[in-house]
Amino acid sequence: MSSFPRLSAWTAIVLWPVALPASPVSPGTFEVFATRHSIGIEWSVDGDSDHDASASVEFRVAGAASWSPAMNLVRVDSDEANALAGSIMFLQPGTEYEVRVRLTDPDGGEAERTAVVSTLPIPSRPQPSRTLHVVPGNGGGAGTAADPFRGLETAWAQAQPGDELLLHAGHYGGVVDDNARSGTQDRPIVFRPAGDGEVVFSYIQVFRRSHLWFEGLTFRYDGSSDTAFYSSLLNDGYDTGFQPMRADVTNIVLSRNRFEGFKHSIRAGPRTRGWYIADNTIVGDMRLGMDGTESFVGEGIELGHGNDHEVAYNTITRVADGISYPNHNCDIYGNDIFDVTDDGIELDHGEANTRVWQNRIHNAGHNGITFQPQGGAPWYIVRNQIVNAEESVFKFREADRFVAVHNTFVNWNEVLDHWSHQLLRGITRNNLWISVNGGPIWQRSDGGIDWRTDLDYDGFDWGSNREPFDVAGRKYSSLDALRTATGLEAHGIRIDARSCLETFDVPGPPPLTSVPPQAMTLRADCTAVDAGEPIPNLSGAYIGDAPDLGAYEHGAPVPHYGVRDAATTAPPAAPTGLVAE
Ligand SMILES: [Ca+2]
Ligand SMILES: [Ca+2]
Ligand SMILES: [Ca+2]
Ligand SMILES: [Ca+2]
Repeated sequence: MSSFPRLSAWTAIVLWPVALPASPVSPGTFEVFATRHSIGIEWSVDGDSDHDASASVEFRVAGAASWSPAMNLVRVDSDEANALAGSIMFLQPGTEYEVRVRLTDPDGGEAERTAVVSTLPIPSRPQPSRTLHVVPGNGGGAGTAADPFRGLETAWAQAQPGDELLLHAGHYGGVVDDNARSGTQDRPIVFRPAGDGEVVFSYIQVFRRSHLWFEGLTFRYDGSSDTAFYSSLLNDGYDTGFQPMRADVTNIVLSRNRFEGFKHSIRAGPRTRGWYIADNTIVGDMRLGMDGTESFVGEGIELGHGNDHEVAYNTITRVADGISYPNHNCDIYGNDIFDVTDDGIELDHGEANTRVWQNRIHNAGHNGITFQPQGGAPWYIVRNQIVNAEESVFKFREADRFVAVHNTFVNWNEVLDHWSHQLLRGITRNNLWISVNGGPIWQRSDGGIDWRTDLDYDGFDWGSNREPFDVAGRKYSSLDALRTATGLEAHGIRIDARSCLETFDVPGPPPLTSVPPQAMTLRADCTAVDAGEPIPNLSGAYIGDAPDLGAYEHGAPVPHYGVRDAATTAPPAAPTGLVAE
């Protein structure tokens, strides 16, 4: 007889790991936030320990007969929140919408919430109550055409809400808003050229005043300030998530300005809110190929953890980071970011419903989009074209849940290099992942699949690489091998980018090759056409049987990146051909 005691059936039952019943979901605070083109929903919950609660989303223009579906909210459970959260995108500005969200959990609990919410209008320059004329100088003048104010400080100190300051040609030096005035919500103070020649500033520093509209001005670095527009302080705390600005500066419009040679061109801060930064041209002081710590310093548009900002259709180059640090309820779209020495768009610490869509990022010296860390979830990364980031398309230092849909990711060698297991926390659909020179698609993966993992319907080109996929430290040689072992990408396909894309001009590796501007649209016979899964709202009105993979739908208009051609007085063009019905 064995000396080892045998487990009785009873003992086995006691020792066996028993799955606890999952707690039912219980609804908490329901909040809705709007920008001009998006509505963000954040619904906190208790319970649902197994994370299988879901929340469907429908929306319609207020009073419309029928509802349209949007993508379900995303289940989020982290230190930041236990919630379901998500966005409705591609909406019309200045429009009242109804939103209906239904929460349910197989383990019990259900709820419905509705909201009526208006998207913000695109800012339009109001009819001025007074027009004041300004020329360069140091005091005096009456603000008339015959006797203009001399110097912007002089004019600004006497301006009233609703005034338009017409700036005549010349150099105005550096201006600080110490003695300046604010506008009001409906009556901003407008600063724009009179039309008789270039209006040049060394810098304008806004620390105290709000409701201001700067349009058509040139900011040219001349050494008189070692900082830049919106910043007179040195950059201590840079990249540590802390910015020096301490004032509540709200509702600044920066439209069609030009910034040349600054280290930091446009800068907001943690207490700023509601800036509209559109159609600006930013050319910084960095050089393609710059490396080391030097390459990290210098921002095109530093939002500095401000809220409710919109950054659209700017052309940004020769800075370190193109756009940095949105905090909450910010939209970043239509921007053309190229030849930057650090990252294209740095979303670090961004909160739930941070949205980045329809941007083009070429030749980032380090990474395309950074997650270091996410400050909330989900983030939305939709229809961006990111090409030749020297390190990685995404920099995953600490990712949470995100939605990456309809992007074209192209890298010279490895496409995803930074801790690519964090991709497994996201939802990916309908993206193209392309290595130009036969590198791996995902590498450096040391974490595994969990309840958050949802990857499918993506297209890949890894050339002759033998180990294109790395999941949890295991390498896979093909999509078949990947899906057999992991279940991922059940509908993923392999493509050949050179025969599939109408334009695919990537002549060399980063950092010294500047990939020319282009839209990597699909040929009609490319297998990526109609190979996607329709994602309600995010896929938009696709052509053919299904949405295509990548940033462009074959046969649809190609979106515009960077500064738009429209005359300053023309109403802004619709941001996308994918306007929600
Ligand atoms: Ca559950
Ligand atoms: Ca930055
Ligand atoms: Ca950076
Ligand atoms: Ca299609």
